[in-house]
Amino acid sequence: MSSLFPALSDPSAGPRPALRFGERALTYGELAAAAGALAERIAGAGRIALWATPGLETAVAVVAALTAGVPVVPLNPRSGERELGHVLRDSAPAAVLAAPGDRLPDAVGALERLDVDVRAREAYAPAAGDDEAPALIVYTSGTTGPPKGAVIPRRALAVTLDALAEAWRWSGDDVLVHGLPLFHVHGLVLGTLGPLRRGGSVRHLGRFSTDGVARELGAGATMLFGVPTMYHRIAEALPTEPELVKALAGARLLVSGSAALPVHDHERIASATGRRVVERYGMTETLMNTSVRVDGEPRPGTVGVPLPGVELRLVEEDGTPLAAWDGETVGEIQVRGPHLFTGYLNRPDATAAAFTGDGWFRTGDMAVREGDGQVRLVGRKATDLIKSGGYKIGAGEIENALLDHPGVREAAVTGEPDEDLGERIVAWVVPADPGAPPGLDELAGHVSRLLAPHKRPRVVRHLDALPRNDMGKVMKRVLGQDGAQGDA
Ligand code: MCA
Ligand code: AMP
Repeated sequence: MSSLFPALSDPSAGPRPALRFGERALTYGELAAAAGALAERIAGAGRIALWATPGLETAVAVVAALTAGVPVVPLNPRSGERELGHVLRDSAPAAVLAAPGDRLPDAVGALERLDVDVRAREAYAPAAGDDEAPALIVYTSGTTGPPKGAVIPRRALAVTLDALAEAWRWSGDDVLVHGLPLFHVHGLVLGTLGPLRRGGSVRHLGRFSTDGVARELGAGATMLFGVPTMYHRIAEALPTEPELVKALAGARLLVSGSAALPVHDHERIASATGRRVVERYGMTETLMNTSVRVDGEPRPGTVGVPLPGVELRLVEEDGTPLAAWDGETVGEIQVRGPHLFTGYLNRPDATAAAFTGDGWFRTGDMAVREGDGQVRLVGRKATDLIKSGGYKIGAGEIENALLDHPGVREAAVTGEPDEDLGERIVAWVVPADPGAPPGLDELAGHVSRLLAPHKRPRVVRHLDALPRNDMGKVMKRVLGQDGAQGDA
């Protein structure tokens, strides 16, 4: 496969803007030189961690690692001690890349630290890359246990970005704006590597705000990427922010993904700006599977059609493929193609369970096909996976963290609908001492310290006992129904 970033080797692209984070920016020429210098320093390293703050250094570091052919493990800089400990033990990186001045927690500080110098200058010389070799290892939550590292090869990055380019007519003339975190596929692969593969540019907001979106789309940016929570906040702001209305109305493409964008928010944005948000559907393990095409008809509630190269089918519980495209028959989505990851790091058992014998990946997402082939997602197979703010969060992981709190005797975690976050995390807790039940601040702080702030419960409900069936299994579906409301 040829270079992942042709524009970095093209002298004529040198003066063009590549990256901008706040006031700091690099042209293609500067990025090639900085990434070239760092690639030389890390060449031959087995695997390298990246302290993935939303800054210029993170983008330079990941380009450098891809240039050197060194697999990168992006770390959430807000990870708590247990989550970070797990990721570092599991991925065993040789060193950590960080921005100069970033303070690293002890667990990371034990690794050799390499500061990313965005002003360094060396020739850009991509290593002859094996396309099947691991490029990124991205940690993603399951229903139980700690997160698993999805090993994503170079081949999948190239395939998914080119498929999106075709579906969206995404070109080097596009300027993308977003405020997504850089330790997940959405912000890192689509939002950072995507524009660079096209030879276009990205402006990162540092942190999402409707002001930032209005400013950048009003000043030449052509595309916006966001999770539904961001579009919900945009929809809320439109009535009072005329600049935002104008900016969105002038954008070429507004794209939402990572979770379902509610029809109400679709409609509010469309009626205020005349623009329809385009949804695409993907997963850390599969990168992008489907999208509404720029020449297609965006229909709220659907995530479009399979991208070029993606085989997609719906199957019944027993694995029998469904033939019906009737908008009604629900099946699990399975996908196959060159956009898939290669497996979970150190988890051959989980990898084997995720695929069928003939190479179809089981997504766990339930959907129907409309008569015209569009995919409509209707839910997930596992109720123990929660999507909050676009982050996937496993209930089991939070339950284990809660059980480590001395004030908690039993715990169950569920997601309940939330206007802003899509779902909010609810902790159902049987206190060790009914006279002194641990409150929300206490448990949210505890989970944030161990795991990550986005995994913290937003609501705590106290119960005398968890509802269990005859086998002793917690009946989560009963929680939240009348009679199991707890004392909030
Ligand atoms: C709050 N904070 C705390 C605590 N409580 N910190 C420590 N302990 C606590 N108890 C801090 C937070 O860290 C944060 O800090 C601030 O308070 C607000 O936190 P929160 O309320 O959680 O955040 P938010 O403002 O509501 O964030 C909404 C968001 C965010 C911006 C939409 O959820 C987000 O960035 N989502 C994107 C998720 C994403 O990219 N998913 C992609 C994965 P501070 O104020 O300093 O920040 S899915 C994927 O990749 C697939 C392939 C796909 O399809 O896309
Ligand atoms: P993650 O494992 O964090 O990469 O999240 C992947 C999951 O996000 C998928 O399995 C879906 O459940 C969900 N998802 C991604 N995009 C969409 C979308 N456009 N609509 C609904 N759910 C989505």
